[in-house]
Amino acid sequence: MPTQKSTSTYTAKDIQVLEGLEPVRKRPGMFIGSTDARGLHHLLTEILDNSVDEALAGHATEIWTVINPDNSVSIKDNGRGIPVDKHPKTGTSALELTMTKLHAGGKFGDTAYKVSGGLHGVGASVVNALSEWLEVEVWRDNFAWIQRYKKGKPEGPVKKGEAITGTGTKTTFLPDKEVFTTTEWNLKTIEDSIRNRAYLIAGLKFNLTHPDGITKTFYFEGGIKSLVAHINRDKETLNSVIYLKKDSEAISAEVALQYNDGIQELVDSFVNVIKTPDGGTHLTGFRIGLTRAITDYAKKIGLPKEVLDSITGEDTREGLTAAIFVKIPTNSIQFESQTKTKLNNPEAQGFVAQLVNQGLNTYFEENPGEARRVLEKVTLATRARLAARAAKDAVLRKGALEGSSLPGKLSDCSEKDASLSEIYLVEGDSAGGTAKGARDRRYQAILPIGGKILNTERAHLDKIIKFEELKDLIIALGAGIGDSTNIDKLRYHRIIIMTDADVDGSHIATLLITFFYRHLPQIIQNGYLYIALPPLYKIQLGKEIKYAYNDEEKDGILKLANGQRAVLQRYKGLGEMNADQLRDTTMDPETRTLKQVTIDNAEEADNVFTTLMGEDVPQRKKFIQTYAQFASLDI
Ligand code: 0RA
Repeated sequence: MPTQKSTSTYTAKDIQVLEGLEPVRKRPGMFIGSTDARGLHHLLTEILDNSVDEALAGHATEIWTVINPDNSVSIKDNGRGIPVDKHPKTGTSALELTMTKLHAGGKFGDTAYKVSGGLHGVGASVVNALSEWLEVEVWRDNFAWIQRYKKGKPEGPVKKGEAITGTGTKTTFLPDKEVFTTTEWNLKTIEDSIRNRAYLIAGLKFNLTHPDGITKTFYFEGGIKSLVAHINRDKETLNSVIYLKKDSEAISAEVALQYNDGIQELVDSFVNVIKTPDGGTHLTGFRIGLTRAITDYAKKIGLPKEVLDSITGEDTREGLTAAIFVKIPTNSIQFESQTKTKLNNPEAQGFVAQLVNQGLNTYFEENPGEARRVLEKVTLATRARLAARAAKDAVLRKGALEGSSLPGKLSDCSEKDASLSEIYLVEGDSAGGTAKGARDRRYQAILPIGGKILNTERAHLDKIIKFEELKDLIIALGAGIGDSTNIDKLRYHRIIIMTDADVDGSHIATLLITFFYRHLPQIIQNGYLYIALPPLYKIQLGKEIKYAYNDEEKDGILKLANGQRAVLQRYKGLGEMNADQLRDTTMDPETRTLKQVTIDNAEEADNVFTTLMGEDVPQRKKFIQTYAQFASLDI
């Protein structure tokens, strides 16, 4: 129940509790960040997290989310139900206060770890204010109770419904089209938010029903342990998932970790169910604890001195998949910046470091076989790093990687401003020649790429810079590689992969994207990587030539032919086009189609690459055939 002062002196705090919703309608961005798709989806997670809090408090076990065909969303839980009794002084029900007053919700929470109070904790009333209509149903005290609102204003008092058994809360709302620039729900975004929460709160069951009536269930008994196992699901692993947990009055921490035979580090961190993409003190603590436990064990089993002397934190994290989840009472959470993506609570660092250090010491003692495999991997990482440095130093001494002598195969452009320059990475020398004839040499450079390039999915740097084709590419780009990457020195801000539209072509494109993703990720993060989409068909209608980039377009053009004689040619590769055609269809900025390579979700991309580039060849073949045109690949 709301805490209510028995005297009649109101403090500023009490007044704030009773503030209405006008400010929310006036300046929605102040409350939900933005009024675009992101802000829209905050409405849903806000209501969802109120139910998650009820589960965290130990009172709800299941949450149902339904995207209704009329675009409204219903979220229901089997918790205690929002209190409906009347406030003794104002005569307003607690439910109505929650739904119509700013911050009223926080007043009667009794959980220490509230999700909803965390990052965007604005309360259900904000959602109400920004909804065309909203309806709450509460099952409590043996009755159903219901209240409806329009743009945050009650249509009437809370109505008592029929007698029932059981308890819970269901909120249904329709976002206001006048407020949001879009009111279209993104099912994938919603599914991701729900899956994330399901992984973090072991044993809480989520159901999501799509507008077509199909329901998916998300339930993970193992919490973050299941999350780590899921990320590594298609990989060779070195140990079983290690799970560590510790609670104190002020903080609770859980860590799950497992090594795979790759070289990528994938560590997710969370505070009160909110992802912290920029890490912070909990992540730092994790790294400190891990490095300490591994170097201690390395000493104990007597690794060679040259390894012991040079193990770095980074070496201990090659091929590591981990999740760190800390819970801190809402009122003491500190974030480093306004965007709240980096945890700043100093106590989290030592707490997690100690948990990981002690926990791993014990684990290694009890599981010497797994410990040996992990230590072998770390040793390999250390040695490879030393070898890569030696190899790179040798090449650097010759000045090669710095671009002082550009590769002979590169046809450079004359423009020196990187932001105006493009480089086409073209499959094969013959298409490279055509591209040279088709380009605008002022700002378009051409680098032919041989048919076979190294699969860099699991290659260390020392191997990569010995591979001629990739060395040429690194030199042409000018930004270096590995820990000496300097993205400011990149010579082109558009790097365009141009391959044949067939399975071989997409394999080469995939190898190149893998190389960038694993070894020059800044290029993808900055949005510099593109795929050129050459046409699939040339259609000659009388004197006119048209190009089609997919079957649908081809059919459309043929339909419009109106009895004219149409000559259809299917392009099997870039080589079948002459320079003019290649320019018109694929290289002229006025008429070409480029697809930008972006990576929204590192885990998902990681899995795509594992599938594409891993050792499971039949699986890879199937995948490449399915996604040959990158059509629905999330990259
Ligand atoms: C405060 C007190 C009580 C329940 C809730 C909040 C509550 C809020 C929400 C929001 C969504 N689902 C919810 N379920 C419960 C109950 C206090 C009591 O019964 O003693």
